[in-house]
Amino acid sequence: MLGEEEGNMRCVAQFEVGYTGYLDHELRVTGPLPEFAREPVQLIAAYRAMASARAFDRKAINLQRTGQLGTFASCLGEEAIAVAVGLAMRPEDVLLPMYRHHGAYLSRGVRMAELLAYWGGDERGMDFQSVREDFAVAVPIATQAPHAVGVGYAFKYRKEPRVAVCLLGDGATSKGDFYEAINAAGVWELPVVFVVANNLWAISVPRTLQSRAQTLAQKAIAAGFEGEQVDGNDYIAVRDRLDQALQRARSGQGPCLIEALTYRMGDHTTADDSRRYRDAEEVEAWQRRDPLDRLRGYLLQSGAWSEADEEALQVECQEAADQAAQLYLERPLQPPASMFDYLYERLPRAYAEQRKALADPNDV
Ligand SMILES: Cc1ncc(C[n+]2csc(CCOP(=O)(O)OP(=O)(O)O)c2C)c(N)n1
Ligand SMILES: [Mg+2]
Repeated sequence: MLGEEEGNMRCVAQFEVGYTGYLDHELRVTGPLPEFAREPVQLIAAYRAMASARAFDRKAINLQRTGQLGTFASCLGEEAIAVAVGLAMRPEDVLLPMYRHHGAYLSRGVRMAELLAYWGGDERGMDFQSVREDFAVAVPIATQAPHAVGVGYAFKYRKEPRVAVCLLGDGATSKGDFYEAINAAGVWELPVVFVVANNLWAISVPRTLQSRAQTLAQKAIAAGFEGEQVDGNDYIAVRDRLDQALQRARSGQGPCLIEALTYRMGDHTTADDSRRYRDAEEVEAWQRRDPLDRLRGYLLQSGAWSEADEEALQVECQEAADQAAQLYLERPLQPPASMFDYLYERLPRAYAEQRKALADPNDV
């Protein structure tokens, strides 16, 4: 393109986008593993957290299907990303998640019952007992990205060695908030790690119609910092690249964007039916790349895990999810009028009337 026919034009900048994967879906290990993955201890902990996140997901969907939970966004297939984020972060870091990656919160100590309360329409569910500075789920797409910049700015300003981790979807990278956030993070060299869970779909819009950019990672390059891709269904790869990005951000070397390639194995939410817009063959192909099967397969193959361990874990996860559901269902309910009480310092008149009508239906 920059040949002689281009007159006097010469190349002034060139960029590369790297891709990392260690363990593929046929359990082939490509290249030497990072330090943490050479012993099974950390991998087993990660696998347990992924299995637990999946059990939570299953429980939440069952509760929704039986009318006991609101609309729910499943994390099925994206557990490696969620758990790697949760486990790579330090407690003092701040997570700014979207609505899908429950395993990130859970791995940071948020309770299942708290998350169920939120998805059941009870705002108290986001008032976590642990990691209290983590942000609430962002349902509006990409609004958490400028928030992450604010958090990162505060850390830098106060000279605190902490990192803001922002989870986004592929669709979110088309939004203005995202571009503004990466631009500001780049220019101010903030300790922010953007993790784009590219699950190939934004509801019914496929990645191919989302952006003509060859990778989503390269968007970071335009903002002046590194963007890279990882196999998002390979826990080892996601964790390894996150560890590096967090370490760099923590030591003042600025932001990073990690595009984790994955697949949304379930419907967009419980309000969606993805059979209407995507092929069963595509879903089946990705089922063979399931991140849990992959890590379990690797652990089984290396003798660090057994079928008996697996059975015990499944029972344990099911019990934890059942117990959380019980706690959620038995929690004291808030009066309906409470939905007005926390939004404004002083309630607008129109709402005051509505509140009164709800609190005391006979007195209107
Ligand atoms: C500002 C805004 N616009 C539109 C929506 C409706 N909406 C909900 S999810 C979604 C798609 C998001 O796709 P992606 O970022 O890829 O995340 P995914 O759901 O695939 O994990 C859209 C457009 C919204 N929640 N917020
Ligand atoms: Mg998506």
